[in-house]
Amino acid sequence: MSVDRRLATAATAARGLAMDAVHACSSGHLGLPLGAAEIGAVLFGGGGLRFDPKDPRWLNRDRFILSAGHGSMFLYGWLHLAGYDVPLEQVKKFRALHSITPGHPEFHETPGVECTTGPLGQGVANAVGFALSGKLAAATYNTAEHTIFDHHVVVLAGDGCLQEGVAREAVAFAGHNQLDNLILIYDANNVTLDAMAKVTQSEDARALFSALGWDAIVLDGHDINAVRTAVKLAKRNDNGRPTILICKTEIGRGIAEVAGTQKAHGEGGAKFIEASKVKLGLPAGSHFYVHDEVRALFTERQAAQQKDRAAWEQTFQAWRQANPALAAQLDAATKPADEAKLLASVSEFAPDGKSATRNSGGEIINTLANADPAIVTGSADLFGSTKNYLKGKGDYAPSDQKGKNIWFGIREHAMGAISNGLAYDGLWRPSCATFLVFADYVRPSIRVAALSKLPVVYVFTHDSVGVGEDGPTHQPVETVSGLRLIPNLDVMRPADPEECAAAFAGGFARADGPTLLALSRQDLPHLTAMGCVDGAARRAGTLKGGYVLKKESAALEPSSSPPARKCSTPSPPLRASQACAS
Ligand SMILES: Cc1ncc(C[n+]2csc(CCOP(=O)(O)OP(=O)(O)O)c2C)c(N)n1
Repeated sequence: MSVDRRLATAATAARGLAMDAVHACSSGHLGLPLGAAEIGAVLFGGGGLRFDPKDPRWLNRDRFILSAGHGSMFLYGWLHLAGYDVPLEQVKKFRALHSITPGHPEFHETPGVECTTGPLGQGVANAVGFALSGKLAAATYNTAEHTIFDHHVVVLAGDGCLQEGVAREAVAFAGHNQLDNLILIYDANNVTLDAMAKVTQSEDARALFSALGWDAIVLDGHDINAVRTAVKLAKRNDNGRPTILICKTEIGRGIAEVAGTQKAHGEGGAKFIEASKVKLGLPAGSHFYVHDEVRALFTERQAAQQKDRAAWEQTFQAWRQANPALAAQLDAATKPADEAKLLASVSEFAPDGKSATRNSGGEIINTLANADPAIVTGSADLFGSTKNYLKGKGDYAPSDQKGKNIWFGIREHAMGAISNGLAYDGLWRPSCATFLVFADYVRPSIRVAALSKLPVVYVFTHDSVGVGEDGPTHQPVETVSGLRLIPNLDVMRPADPEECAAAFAGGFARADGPTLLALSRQDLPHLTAMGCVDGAARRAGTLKGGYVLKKESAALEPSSSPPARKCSTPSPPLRASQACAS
């Protein structure tokens, strides 16, 4: 049997798994797993992607991101067939509580799932972050003798993802920064959820992406040979242009009654699946059926993958031996940072005087970045104000792919999602910056970072109405309170440089979630000289999240319950213990 015939049989198996899984739980999206089955066959069964299913975090694997997270059965079906630890039992529990096959892909839950997707567009921007991470890693770690990073990032996205602003910002960034290790497979099926896509879009994707600095190829997404050839071509591309493969597909292919329409999305097609499976060539009455031939194909693939992996491992070991310092740097980068060591690298600040925490923050992040080469940072065109620029560490650009300052442009939402991509990849400790008031422009990505336990540090300055003359559009009022509501986001608002040092070190050392630093534009008094506990105690207290800044100096009077406050009368002076509890 020809390779293409075998891949077509694998596509049929994947379609069958998706139909049965969606039918079994009476929910979920069928359209994408059916419409993109040939694309999945090429990527997972035809060598389109390089990966080792037995080691899903292999450093030099191709990263695959399903940005259209609603089509999660696409991913689970192919991960199962490809030999990841996603057993059929789990596929049968699609969307069930505590299964490893949740409704939308979730990072940490399923081997082979690179990131949490579901909010459309995020995955595209995450993929741009992965691509940036790959470029930085190749420039930092590869040597003339040894190439240890030369992987690609492949993202599958539909009309919905590409309509989202976050993706638009990110693809412009990718084109500008010449991330030619990035391949976007556009499942161009002309359908969204409510209607045909023409109701909401009319742009020429090829012209649009070409104008943004991408190579764009239009092809039939059901033609296995065409998809394979296009992926190969895109992978060979080192011309500085990322590639979009605009794959014309039919949503829901395999269920004739709904294919090509928005009815293919969900349960609509479920009542036709038994007859449809038989038409596709699956045995009548079978469920979750995978033909032996398909199993054999993936057994062969795994053997080839093991060979690839072993060859890389040899190079990797030779590289380690030849470059012990670089190897130690990579080992350290892929583990959580040592908080105490990071903090110790920041000398004590003057006990008196005053400074804005954005300024001390700028000094601190520079010191930390000298101590830890995994730290990278960026700003949405506000380095001059946010002060997080890393001096002497270069600006990331096609001509300096080691540069650790990322110029995101005025693209806050993508800045958040690209930083998430860097954090998912696990090779860097990303941070990014803007004015605190614009946290609302980053918030959807912050929420996903918190949910996915991603260590990202947000350096958000101009933290109060103290911004002054810029007026109410620039004055955060409810912003910090709103951010504190996001579960698993640590929000730190240091009061002076010692607290600032601990907040930064704690943020960069945190392994299980993001940290937001709200920093002042205006000067604040250094607290050590103000009768408060010393700097070391304040650093330690900040890392705990709260501490006694200054002990009361007199015994508490027994009858000292404070008088009830009335808004119309001035507040009584605060007692020392009330004023200084932080
Ligand atoms: C930010 C966001 N808005 C809305 C949704 C709800 N939603 C899920 S799928 C979908 C339509 C997606 O259309 P498309 O990307 O073309 O996918 P396809 O129809 O090809 O499956 C929508 C609106 C979402 N998941 N995320």
